[in-house]
Amino acid sequence: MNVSPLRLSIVVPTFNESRNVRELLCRLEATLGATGWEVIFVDDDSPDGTATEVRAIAQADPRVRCLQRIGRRGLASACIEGMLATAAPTIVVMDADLQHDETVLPKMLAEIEQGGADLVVGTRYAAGGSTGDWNGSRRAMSHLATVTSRAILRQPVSDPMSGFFMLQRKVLDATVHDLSGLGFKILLDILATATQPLRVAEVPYRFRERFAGESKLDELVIWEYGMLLADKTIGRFVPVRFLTFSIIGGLAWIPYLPYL
Ligand SMILES: Nc1nc2c(ncn2[C@@H]2O[C@H](COP(=O)(O)OP(=O)(O)O)[C@@H](O)[C@H]2O)c(=O)[nH]1
Ligand SMILES: [Mg+2]
Repeated sequence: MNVSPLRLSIVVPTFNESRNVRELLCRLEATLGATGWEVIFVDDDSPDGTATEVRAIAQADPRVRCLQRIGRRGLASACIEGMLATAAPTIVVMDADLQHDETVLPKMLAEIEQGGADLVVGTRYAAGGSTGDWNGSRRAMSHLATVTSRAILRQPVSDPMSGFFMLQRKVLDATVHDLSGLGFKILLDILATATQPLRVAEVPYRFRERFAGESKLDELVIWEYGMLLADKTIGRFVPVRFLTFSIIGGLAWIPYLPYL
């Protein structure tokens, strides 16, 4: 068989990223060359035709695949399903908008293949890393989330909220059945779910400006982050969805309290 063995699968969740897909692929090609990689775009039926764009490229390049989900939204679940769709021994999750620096991928891969790491975090918060040009409130929000997340982590990681991370497939296999799959923070979910200590390496990078399109980060992210924290703490005893229904149901009584 005259194909190079698959070493790395790049899982890219997308929602309205059609204008970033080609540029990302060019940059992956420039960085990874003949490494034996593939890329899986997991697209939630973007109205801008991201899936069509990916499939157009995939016809000429079998390393490119599209997993289109209909009637679904969710970054974490998209990443999980993308990771499950590959047989590669090593998987990296990265955004489509070029904010994650693809030039550190070989270094991340070396940490796993030569360094023996189970998981490598692309970090904005270690020496050499940076959040780039974030405004003050975005930076403060990210810091607050990083600090609170330590409550559910067994091991220190400088950037547990990173959306840019690489892992050995065995880490996925060991955690996937217990992942919450809620919200935006899939790395935090994996770190909080792992029952065995993981060998974690960190590779700093500078968070770049978005190439094209718009951020999907909105107020809902804070709510979803709270749900993930709840699931990873009290979720063992009470399902969070039940808890949410109970709280909302409880709040619905408030306007009637004066009449009781
Ligand atoms: N499949 C899928 N991808 C998403 C969803 N929300 C965001 N993304 C993708 O996740 C990545 C990060 O989202 P982005 O909006 O850039 O977040 P930000 O960098 O925090 O502003 C991008 O590639 C988005 O297209 C979603 O609901 N489903
Ligand atoms: Mg982004």
